[in-house]
This record gives sequence, structure tokens and C-alpha cells, in this order.
Amino acid sequence: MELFKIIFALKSIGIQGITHAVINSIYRSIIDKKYAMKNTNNEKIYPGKRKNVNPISCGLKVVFSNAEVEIIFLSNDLIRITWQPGSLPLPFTLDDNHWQSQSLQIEVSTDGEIISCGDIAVKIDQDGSITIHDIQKTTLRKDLPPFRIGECWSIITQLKPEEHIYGLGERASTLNLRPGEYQSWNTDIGGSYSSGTDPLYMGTPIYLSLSSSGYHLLYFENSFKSRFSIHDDFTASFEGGALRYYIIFGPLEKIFNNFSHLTGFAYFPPKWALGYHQSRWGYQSEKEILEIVEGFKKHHLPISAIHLDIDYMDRYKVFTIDPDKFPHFKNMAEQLDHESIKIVASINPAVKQDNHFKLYQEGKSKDLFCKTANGEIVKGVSWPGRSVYPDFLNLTTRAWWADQYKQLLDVGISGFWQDMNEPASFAAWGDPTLPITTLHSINGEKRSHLEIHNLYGYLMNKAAFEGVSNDSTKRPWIFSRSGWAGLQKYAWNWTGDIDSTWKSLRQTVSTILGLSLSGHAFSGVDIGGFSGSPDAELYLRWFQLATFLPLFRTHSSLNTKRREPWIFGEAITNILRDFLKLRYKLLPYLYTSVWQTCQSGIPFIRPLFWEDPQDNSLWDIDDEFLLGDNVIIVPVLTPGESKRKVVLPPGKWFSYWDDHPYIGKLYMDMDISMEMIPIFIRNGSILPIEEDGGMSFHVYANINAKSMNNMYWDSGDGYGDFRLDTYQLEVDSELTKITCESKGAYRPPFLEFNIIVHGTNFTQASVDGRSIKILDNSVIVPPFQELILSK
Ligand code: MIG
Repeated sequence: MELFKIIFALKSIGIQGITHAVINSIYRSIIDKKYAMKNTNNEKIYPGKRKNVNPISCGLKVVFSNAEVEIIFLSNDLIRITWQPGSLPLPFTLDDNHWQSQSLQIEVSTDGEIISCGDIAVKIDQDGSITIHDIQKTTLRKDLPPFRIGECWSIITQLKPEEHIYGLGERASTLNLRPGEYQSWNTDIGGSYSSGTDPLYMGTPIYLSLSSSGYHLLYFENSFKSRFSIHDDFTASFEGGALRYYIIFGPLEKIFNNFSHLTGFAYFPPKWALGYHQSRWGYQSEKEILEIVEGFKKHHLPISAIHLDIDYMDRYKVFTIDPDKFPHFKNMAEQLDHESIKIVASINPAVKQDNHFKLYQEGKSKDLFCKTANGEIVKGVSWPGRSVYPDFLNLTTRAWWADQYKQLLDVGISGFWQDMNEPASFAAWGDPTLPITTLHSINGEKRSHLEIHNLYGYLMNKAAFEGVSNDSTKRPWIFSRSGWAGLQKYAWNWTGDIDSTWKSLRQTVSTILGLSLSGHAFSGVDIGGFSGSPDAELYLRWFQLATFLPLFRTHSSLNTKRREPWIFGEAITNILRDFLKLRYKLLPYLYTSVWQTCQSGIPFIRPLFWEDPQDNSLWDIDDEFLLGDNVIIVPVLTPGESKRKVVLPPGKWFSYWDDHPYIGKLYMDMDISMEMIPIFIRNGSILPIEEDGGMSFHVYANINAKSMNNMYWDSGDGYGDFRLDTYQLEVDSELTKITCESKGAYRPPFLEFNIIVHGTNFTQASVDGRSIKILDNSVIVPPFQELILSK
């Protein structure tokens, strides 16, 4: 592995880069030695003796001899607990939500206090342990008294034997994180990782717990470097700050809705972002980009976006374009836009330290870069060589950075790919980021890198989002490698430099589901893996998986074999084309589901246990997933198989390929082939599909179904009119009735729809009281209020 890394480094950054990285590591050690604070105190300090109890708005404050705790009900199922001493978190990750005040009951006794609100009661014991129980007195959660060593808070939560833990942001582990050890310290792992690597680029400290007594989501609002050790107990330790956490109880839908009220709902992306994206580190020039696009046309492969990696920049200077490689950038962008292909460009936070570089000069003269304790600008190393780093904590820096996107929007770049924002700084040894003693400033006050490091990518995305929103009438589309809790307000993300192995393909499913459960609803993976060269079968299976992930993008490292979808020969290209077309057919369903996620906070892709979280046999399934409300995807994750084990959750499901019905819960072996992976559609769904230039609604129903299905429409970008059609479906033994109610002024581009029924044969149909012809179990109808199909 180490040898691989050295070779990778040599190939990608060259000798000069490596020399820089060595110098950088030495520089870092010097800076850190010079400014490090000494911590000599290793004593564990517990809260101590309880001294007094004070009611505060929506909660209680209990003062102990060594610490104090504040417990607040923000709503009747959302509790905030804050232990101090320690500085309170900067409020960046939260949304500006005004919680309504709750009516509480407080009982104070000699052995502790109980605060109750609705169905939930929190008991604080004499020693500072906190137990939460429901109305039946079932313990939902128990935290032992937290303790402090120096500035570092730790807290131990007792876990139930069966309890499962999910989330913590981006993890290369199984979906259930227990047992395991994890860190939250956003890290550029340097070119390649696989299962087991930790930490990765985005360690959001949010987790979901499932146990026999219910479910809760927990958010540690503390951005300091942290560790989580999940075994019999769950120990969380933070290297500074107050110990503040939010706990949300309730059914899963409600938990995620509440969580989105807390940290913000995901922004609604433009529709093109849901199409296919092609990328490669190494696409060098305008000429090459146009050739690639030609390739897509020639092979009849649809594509929505082409990505420019760092190669487009002028000597890796951020926000510049190399005029030799891209002499007619704007023309190229116009030409592509004409073909409905958008350009997405990589942005790195590191700014080349070069007195002739305007961005550097400006940032320096306006004092916008990160500094050391004695006020020198901190240096690091990245693609442009010696570099400096914008201090995104500083509002003026963010506003300045936000303004830079305009010049790229103006030449026709539509999306932004925010890379290296852990932040990454090449190091021959030690942590590949800024010196730990780097300081960040906010309103003239200094904050340590230990606290701000994890927020760095998040704040860079905040700046980008605000910049693009201000400068464009289109919706921003940004995706990022690093981030933190609440990133969904500003950006999607992707899982970085995963290696090109079957194991990593398998890993992708758990990693992306874990992200989803940490609030990052929209993410994706480099199809085929980043660092190696997959064979045809691995690439194909990865492509088939990604067809059903939010971000659908092929990307690869320099020095890997070419990976355009026509490289593996015609037989493979034909299958890839079918999946590409399937993605585009499904766009109305995907777009509607994305819209629903942005409205409700309910993840876009969900683990199977979502269907029945009380059934613990579903808790460990991390090789299948739900896509929106109505579809189950079973990706093929191993080579050379002709069968795939499938678990179907309770309910009735139809195979997408042949309409065969299945009743869950069901375990079965299904036949697979290179051309297909198992896909199931829920009984009662109305799947909107765009096909043959028209719009179809595929109705899957044959027994007693009753359901609600949405169809969301708009122009696909900008902020104009929308239309929401809500279909109610009722199926009984004789009739299938669909009614539709519409909201919004947007006029869909179709005057009639094709309704295709799966699972039942009909002989008669009427639309708004007028009888119509049935052909092959389908009818063509204008927009309607009521459609009745009878046998
Ligand atoms: O140090 O821009 O994860 O997707 O191709 C490597 C070059 C920098 C890392 C990203 C990868 C991208 C690469 N970048």
C-alpha cells in the first residue's frame, strides 16, 4: 500500500511535488511545535456534586460542582443537551428555524430531576447521568456521566445488546457501524482507499440508532476532532468545545423531517444533474472534450454533463482557464449547451502563492487567508505548488470567494465540483492538511484549526452556494468531497478516491446508505472506482449500480485505462446504453423523488429496514436499497454469478423486467445476467416514465392497493412555475380507480399520457365519465381527474 502510494504520488505530482510535500511536512512540524499549547492535565473530571437546578425556557439547567448541563426540548421529540465548560459551537450547521416553545412538566427530587414533554421524559441523576424514557417507562437511551480530560469531553452511552448504529457520515465500513472505531477528522486519503480506511473526507457526527425499544437520531454539534468507539457501549470524545448533542425520537420519516428542520432541507437541484455525467482526470483540452462528446453521439449514448478536472486550469490556479488548451471556452460551452450538455468544473480551495496571481494578491491584501498565531499566512502544498488557504470562517473571505464563481458561470460553466476541501495539503508524512495550530477568524475572534478543520469544506460550499445563487438565475449545482452536518443545504457529494475492486463496489452501497442516513441525501461514486482500471464486468456492474444512485458519474484517476462507455466493446456498450436509457426513462420518477426528499427530508435512497424498522432481520442488509418510495434496487456485486440472493421486505412487489409478482417478506435466489440486475416495483405504485417521446404512467397494482403517488413537474431549472399532480390509487377486486388533483401553474409539455397497467387485465376504461379504448392493457388519456379501469 505504501509503495503504491509513493508510485501514485510520483506519477501524479512528480518529483517536484514530492519535494514540496517533504518540505511541507517539515514546515508543519516546525509551526506546530512553535505554537502548540501544552496540555499537562490528564485527570478525568466528572460533573461532581449537584449544586442547583434552574428552570430555563423549554428546559432545565443543572449546575454541578465541575460542570453544568442544559436540557432543552426544541419540540416534543427533539431534545438538546449541552454540557459546559467549553465554547459553544458556531451555529453554521443549523438552519434558522424558530422552534415553538413546549409545555413541560418538571419534577425535582433528591435523587434527580425529570423533565417530560409529550411522550418523552428525561431524567438527570445526581451524578449527571441522563436517562431518556417513553411514557411506558421503557428506557430509550442512557448516557453515563460525561467527563472531561483537559479540554476534551467524552461521553459513554449504554447500548442495548441488539442496538444497531448507522451513519457518522462517510464510512468505508458495513452499514451497521457496530462494532467499530471511527474518527471525525476530514482527511484526503491520498489517491486510493478501500473498505476499512478511516477517517475519510466527511465524518459527519450524526447517527441513527435502531433497537427493540425504538429509533433515534443523534447529532453531536461539535466540529472538533472526535473519536467514536462503538462496542458494548458507545464512547464519543471531542478534542474541545462544549459537549452539545441533539436527540430526535419518532418514526423514521418524522425523525428525518425533524432533522431537516434542525440542519436544513436539501436544496432542489436542476434536473440535468440527474442525468449521466462523464469525467476523467486527464481530459486535457477543448479538442479532447469535444471528441468525447462526439463519442457519446456516435454511440447513441445520452449524456447531460461533462466534467473538467484540474487540467482545465492555468497551472492549477483556481478560477482560471488555460487559454492554450481551451482557446474558445465560451464557444465550446455554447455548443455543448445546444446539445443539452452542461460543463462542471473542479474547484480547489488552495490558492497558488504567486505574486503575479491576482487572486493571491487580492486575498493577501484583504487579509483573507488562514494564519498562524503570530499573524503569518499559513502555507501548504497542493496542485499549484506552494499555496495558501482562504479562511472560509471569515465572512469577508466567503463573500470574496463567492464572487469568483461568476467568471466561470459567465463562460458557460454550470456546475461546480469542490475538491480537496478537507482541506488537503500534500504531506510526505503526518496529517495531509494545514498545521494544527492554524488559526481561523470570525468577527475578529480567533478559532483553532482543531475546531474549524471539519467545517472547512462545509464553509467553502456555503460560499459557493451563495455565490452561484446570487449570480445566476439557474439553480446551483455543486458537489463536494468534504463537508459536515447540514451540507445538504449547499451541495451533493461523492465518495472520492475509492479503489477499483469488487470489494469497493460492494462497499459503495453501505457508504452511500450511511451518507443518506447522515442527512447527505445526494451522493455518488466514481463508476469503476477511481484509482485503478476495472475490467469490463466490474465496470458494467458498477455502472448498473450507479444508474440508481443520485449522482451518476464515471470518473477515474490519471494513469488509469480509458473508461468511456464504449471502450469495452460493443456487447458491453449495448448494455450500458440500455441502462443509460433506463436512467433517462426514469427521470420523471427520480426528479419527483428528489423533489420529495427536498420537501420532506426523507432520504432519496434508503436501506431496506426503512420498510419495517421493527424487523431486526432487515437491520444488516446493506447490499440492496430503496430508490424513492416505490423501487427496490438489487445491484450485482460479485463477478461471474448467474444467481443473486434477494431479500424482499414485507408487501407485494413486481419484478420490473417481467411483472412477476412476489410477496414479501421473502428470501430468494434470482437469475441474473449481464443485461440485468433485479429491480422491484411496489404494488400500488404509479411510476412516471418518459419514453418514446411521450409520458407514461406505469400502474403496478393487482390486489387491494391504496396509495398516493406524486408527479412533480417544472421546466427543470430556475425558479419558475411548477405543477404537482397527486394521484390517489384504489384497487379492489373489480375496479381500479385513479384520481388526480393538481397544484401549480406549470403547463406540462404533454397533452396526453399513456397509462399502462401491470399486474391486472382490464377490458373497460373511462376517463372523467367518458369511456375510452383499451389496447394492450393501456389507455391514452388527456390530463384527468378520474380514471376508472374495470375487468
Ligand atoms: O490530489 O483533481 O478525489 O476525483 O480527480 C488529487 C484530481 C486531486 C482528487 C479527487 C479526484 C480528482 C483528483 N483530486
